[in-house]
Amino acid sequence: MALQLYVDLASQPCRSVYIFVEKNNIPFELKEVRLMIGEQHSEEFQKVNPLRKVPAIKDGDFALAESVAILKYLACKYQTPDHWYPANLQKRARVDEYLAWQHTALRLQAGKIFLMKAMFPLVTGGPVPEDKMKEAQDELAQGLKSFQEKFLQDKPYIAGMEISLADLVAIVELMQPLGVGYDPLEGSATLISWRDRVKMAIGKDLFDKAHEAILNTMESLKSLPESQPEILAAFKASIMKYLK
Ligand SMILES: N[C@@H](CCC(=O)N[C@@H](CS)C(=O)NCC(=O)O)C(=O)O
Repeated sequence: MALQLYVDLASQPCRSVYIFVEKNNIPFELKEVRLMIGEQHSEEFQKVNPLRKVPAIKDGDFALAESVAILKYLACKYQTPDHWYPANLQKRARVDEYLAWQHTALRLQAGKIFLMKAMFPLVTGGPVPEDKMKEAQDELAQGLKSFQEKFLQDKPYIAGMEISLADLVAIVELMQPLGVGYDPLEGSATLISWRDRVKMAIGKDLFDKAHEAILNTMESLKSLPESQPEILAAFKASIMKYLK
């Protein structure tokens, strides 16, 4: 049985897994879990991931959650080209270092802007308070400064001369706010060049295909039904966390 990939491409960690399997020609069956209508809470999906989060995979009887764990599992199982997750201990540690850092840095910071811009008006009917938005943008700018100074430095890619899982995860994270009209890299020639380089290494067609859903976020939110009060309430709860 082919690898089963449980994803919603509007989700950043899902897109990194999706791009990785497509790019490496790993055969898979896509099982869509539509977050917008709460399919992560279905009984069927909870058997795959009791945490009720995407992405998740099933490889035969083996079920696995958490995008970083999935990416490393697939790189090792399918022996993808070494640059993705290098065998060299220190190069691998560089990739792991970024993958450990990003959860509480770029992912969180970029996700916060996305959620506020996309969801706040939807759940409250009003614009995001300016001070909260400014605070979120400053946090992301600080994260990007660390990203450039500590991780990317003056190398073409995070682990050196070639693309790795770290670049894949990072670029997908930084695409999230673009879906709501905010480009966090604006004004940074170095980071924009890095983004172009990573995009080329992935392949423009695959990159664009994976980001179609997110770049149409505002459009698809218009169809979020008011008749689904539980979903709206869940969104509201996640927004309110950021506004405290
Ligand atoms: N640390 C996890 C994060 C997974 C995650 O938060 N997924 C979100 C979508 S981006 C989700 O499934 N949310 C559904 C929910 O919270 O109900 C990973 O990297 O896979």
